[in-house]
Amino acid sequence: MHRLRTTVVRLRPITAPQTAKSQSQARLAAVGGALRTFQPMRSYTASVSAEPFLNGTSSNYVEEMYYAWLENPRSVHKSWDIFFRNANAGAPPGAAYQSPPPLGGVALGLANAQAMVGVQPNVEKLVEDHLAVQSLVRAYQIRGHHVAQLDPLGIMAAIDPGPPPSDIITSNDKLDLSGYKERLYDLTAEEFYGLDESDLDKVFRLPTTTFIGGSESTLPLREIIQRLEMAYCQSIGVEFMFINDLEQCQWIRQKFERPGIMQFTLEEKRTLLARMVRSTRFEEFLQRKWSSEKRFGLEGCESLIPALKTIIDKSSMNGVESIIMGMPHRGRLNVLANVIRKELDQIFCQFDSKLEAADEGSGDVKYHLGMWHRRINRVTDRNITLSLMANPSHLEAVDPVVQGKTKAEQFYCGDTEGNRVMSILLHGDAAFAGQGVVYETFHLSDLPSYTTHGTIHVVVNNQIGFTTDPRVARSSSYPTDVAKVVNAPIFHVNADDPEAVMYVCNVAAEWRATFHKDVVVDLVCYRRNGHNEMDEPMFTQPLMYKQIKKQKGVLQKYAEKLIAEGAVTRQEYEEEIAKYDKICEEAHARSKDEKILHIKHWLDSPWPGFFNMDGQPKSMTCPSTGLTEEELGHIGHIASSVPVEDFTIHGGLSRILKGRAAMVGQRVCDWALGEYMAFGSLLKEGTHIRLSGQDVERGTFSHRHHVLHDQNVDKRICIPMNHIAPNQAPYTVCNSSLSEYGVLGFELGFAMASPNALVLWEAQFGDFHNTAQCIIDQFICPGQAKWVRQNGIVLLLPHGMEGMGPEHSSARPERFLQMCNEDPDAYPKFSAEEFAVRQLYDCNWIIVNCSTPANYFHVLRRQILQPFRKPLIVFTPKSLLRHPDAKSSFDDMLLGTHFQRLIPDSGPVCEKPDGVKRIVFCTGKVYYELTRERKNRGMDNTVAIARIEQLSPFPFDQVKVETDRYPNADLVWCQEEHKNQGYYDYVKPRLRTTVDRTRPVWYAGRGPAAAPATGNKAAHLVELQRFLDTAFNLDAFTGQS
Ligand SMILES: Cc1ncc(C[n+]2csc(CCOP(=O)(O)OP(=O)(O)O)c2C)c(N)n1
Ligand SMILES: [Mg+2]
Repeated sequence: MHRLRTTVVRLRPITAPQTAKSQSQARLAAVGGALRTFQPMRSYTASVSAEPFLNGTSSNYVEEMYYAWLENPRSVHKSWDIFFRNANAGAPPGAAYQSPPPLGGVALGLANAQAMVGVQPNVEKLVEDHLAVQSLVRAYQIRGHHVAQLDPLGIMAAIDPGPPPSDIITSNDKLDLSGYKERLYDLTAEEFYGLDESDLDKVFRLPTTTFIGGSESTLPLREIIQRLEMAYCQSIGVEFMFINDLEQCQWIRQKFERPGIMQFTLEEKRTLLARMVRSTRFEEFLQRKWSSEKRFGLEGCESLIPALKTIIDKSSMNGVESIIMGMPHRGRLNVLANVIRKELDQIFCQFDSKLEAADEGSGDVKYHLGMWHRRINRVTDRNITLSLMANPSHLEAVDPVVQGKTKAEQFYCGDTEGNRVMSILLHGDAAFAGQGVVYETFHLSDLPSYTTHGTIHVVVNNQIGFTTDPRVARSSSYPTDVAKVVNAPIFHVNADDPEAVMYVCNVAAEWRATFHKDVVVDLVCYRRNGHNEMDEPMFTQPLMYKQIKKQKGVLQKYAEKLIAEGAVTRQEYEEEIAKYDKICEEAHARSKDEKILHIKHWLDSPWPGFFNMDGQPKSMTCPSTGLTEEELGHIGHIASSVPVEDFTIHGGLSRILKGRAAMVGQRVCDWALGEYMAFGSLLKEGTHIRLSGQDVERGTFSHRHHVLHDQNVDKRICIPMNHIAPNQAPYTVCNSSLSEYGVLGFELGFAMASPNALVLWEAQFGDFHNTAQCIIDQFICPGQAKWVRQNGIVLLLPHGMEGMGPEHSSARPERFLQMCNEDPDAYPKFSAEEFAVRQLYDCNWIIVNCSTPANYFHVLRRQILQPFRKPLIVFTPKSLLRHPDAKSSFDDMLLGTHFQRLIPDSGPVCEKPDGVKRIVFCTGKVYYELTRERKNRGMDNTVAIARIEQLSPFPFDQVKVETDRYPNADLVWCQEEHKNQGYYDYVKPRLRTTVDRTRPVWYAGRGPAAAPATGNKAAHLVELQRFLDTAFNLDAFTGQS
């Protein structure tokens, strides 16, 4: 209560009387005592609509005129003199103004008007009253929602408005203003805009910023108040006046203010009732059959179902063909049944825990599964595809994923304005206010490469989160305030008024179709049961639940209303109920025949044509990922040139491009060029590529330069990658908002839509992925196991200890490795030919740390050329981007070449392997430090160095070749990361398994630590030297066991 009361006081009218008082008092003091007949009042602004020339922009000028006239009537033009004198004399609205005299003559009007001069002056009252009415209208528009009857329970737990704002009269019987003010606020007449009872029957001209008049331009004050109340203080509370676009504000005013707008045909009412029947009886059916099962029922917000259906109908009418939805637990089964129209028997099967799953993977609980369904929309008779995305428990995490998938579908069907594909996001009140990813998702909504051209958000605002009251769950008045950051209008609506719900949903859909911007529908409702059906809510919300127990169900209330109106008969209503109950019973009977559960039937993103009829890969081989010499040369040429005319690039960039051209001439690639070769070739082969993340266009380390900027023309850019070949696929490279959670979620969603695109998200530095951990832990790592859905997203995570401090160093490989589903203690039983591909097929994700540009090139191409999709995590280099040795010859990228899971030592050790005393296994950049050190120590014959490029799945077979090759060597794992981090804990048991535990595995690397890296450069170098010493000291492990 307290919070809103203070809000109200704070918001108390920028009322004319108050502002005017202070301003004009100051002014009056200046002009002295010549003004005895005038009250201190900015009277000129009172009647903007009455005097059309008194609009906002002219008011300052008029103000000056007015004060000048007050001081000396002759100091202003005659016409102003007449105007002020007429107004002063009580001329009605519009009559005070007379045109200025034409040049060279005296206007007739002027002469007539002059006749009025001399009447008893009371202009200040008139103008003040008009100003008051205008302020009143505005107050309802701004704050009417605080007074609206939004809470079905009438206890306003969620809205907590305190007493009504002082500047709004809340109902007809309160029109006794003096009593009203006395009771509530002790306001003086001036504080209530100077209006009192005697003004109620006066007629006022309406400002142009309201539509309450319909075809009338003037109305009595009593009627104005009644109409404002009808528009803003019934079951709908509209929050929109913060929107900084006049056209949009006017559009909304029209939608809610026009008299008679909330009228529905008989057919609409009956459809609404039928939808309410389905929604209500579905939950009742589940409750009857499985009373002790968690289902997170919708009771208390049954109107969600007609709400969604209204949005879908209206959007279908507007041409939308595909809707992608994301939603939390509450009412999800109901949405699946009654919105998506999943077969009821399939839903009911999910309650049978004894049914065996037919698919691989661990599956998920029923209220997390997704769905995809194409059907005819009965209202529009048009095809519509509805998909509900599978999601984890983590509330709101699915939001950006839905957006990414929506964007992808729009992209693939060329829907550049979101006319055919759209998204709907559902939220709980507590989660919507509490989860930061909601904000991150809103901030994607208007960015060119991320917009989905408007999302309709629906909040199931049951005024509680589990056991927590709103007053301790958020600091904002409403759970929806976050939407204001993107100027999305917010329609609060009492969910116990289904017609009002239907109305706002129609407006929301129209808003999206008109402005292509986000909009929020806040369904203010209650939760009839506990958080789930097993929970006791009276422990924590006793009073609320006492009220809820008394609360009549919304279906019953609405049915009674329609029966009373004669829109349906009781018999028809009962028949409708019986009909739906029968449908449920029959489906339940059918569900008992089901013997097996198919998670596949709950797929939200089918990939038609990608798998064979059994849902398996079409082959189990991967072709060579190499290219022809010409292709390499051609792409290299594009990478080192500016393929458009008259385009001035930066001098530094010219040098970079020249350097690239020189490399192409020498048939070598650095990291950036290797990436170019992979992207360019895939684009040429028809694969869309999308690279997104913070500063990816240039590349954080200024190595990529995929977008060239004309140095002379603002915003003129060139993306050479889009000039590879005439029929190539488009390349999207986009700097993102500074978000990881939101943007990674978005790209994951984008990658879900099609297997035929390479979608990459690059972290600025690898460690920043931890703010997107939920997307990694809940979607990327276990997605296939939970939801039988593959995903080929690529994460590029810059990683490496380079003395840059605790952050910016480690992409935390240990975390990714720890989450691999591979058994470290079992050597895989695959044939030699299939070993690599079978391992890949079984893994939950692929983790690589490439040491050469060629290998990076191959792994990117393999991601598309392999016959299935797995997420790919790439630890990418920083200093290696420019390391003179970290280059690859074209020879390593030609046709017939492929990704090397392990790069064996090809140096002198190969000649006499028996003489090799140690084999050091490593991954990534440390290889270059090891080879330098080995050379310095003259140990090229005694120590072999093997690079494990693919960490997961672990290349057991190739590691075995190496351990067998050097039978007399001890085995060392060397890493630059700390011992409790990096790869050691992952690699050691696998190396042991490879050698059948016959040989020990020693460690050379940094000791255990809490922070990923030291902040001191000198300490960094000391540590480096120390572990290199260990790696090459052949006695380092002597005597240890
Ligand atoms: C990120 C996250 N934190 C905590 C939870 C545990 N949890 C599940 S439902 C819930 C309450 C959600 O309240 P609200 O968003 O209002 O939805 P309601 O259940 O009221 O429909 C909580 C805290 C969760 N699922 N996700
Ligand atoms: Mg809630």
